[in-house]
Amino acid sequence: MEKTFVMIKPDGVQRNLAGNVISRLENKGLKLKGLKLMQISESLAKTHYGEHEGKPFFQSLIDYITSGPVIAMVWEGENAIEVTRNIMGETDPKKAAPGTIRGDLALTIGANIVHGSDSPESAEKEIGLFFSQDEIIDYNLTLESWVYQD
Ligand code: IDP
Ligand code: MG
Repeated sequence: MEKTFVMIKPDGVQRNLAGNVISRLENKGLKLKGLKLMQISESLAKTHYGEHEGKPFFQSLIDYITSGPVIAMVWEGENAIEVTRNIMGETDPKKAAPGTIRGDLALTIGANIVHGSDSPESAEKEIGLFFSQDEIIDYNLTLESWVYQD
């Protein structure tokens, strides 16, 4: 089953939106596999956002993501990466559709509440950056047979 890395960014934590974000992923039928509150170091931030190095917003992105604790998570489910990106909405909250996390809860691109991996390659890389193997828990959810009909 596909796994994705999701992070509630410092603005999401400070605005008490963690429960709201987690509820949306739980309600969709995704399974929580790992979770921790953590303060991101400058070097982890730069590695995580390495693809954006050199862009005009890079340093402000690093300052933002290291400005307070984040909640790092691993979620699992069928097409978890695409499904989570759809629940998050577009990067720029003013373009994000109502009903999405960013469309409902954020106003500006510089404070858009949540991160989610954008491909299987980035999910694998990001999960490995933030979690050790023993922090990712395998377990059965009794409601799974109601989420998946096969
Ligand atoms: P994503 O978070 O939807 O995957 P990316 O393009 O990967 O979007 O950008 C990573 C993060 O960098 C965004 O979520 C946002 O926090 C920040 N960011 C992206 N573009 C801009 C910008 O033009 N100005 C300020 N911050 C930006
Ligand atoms: Mg991205």
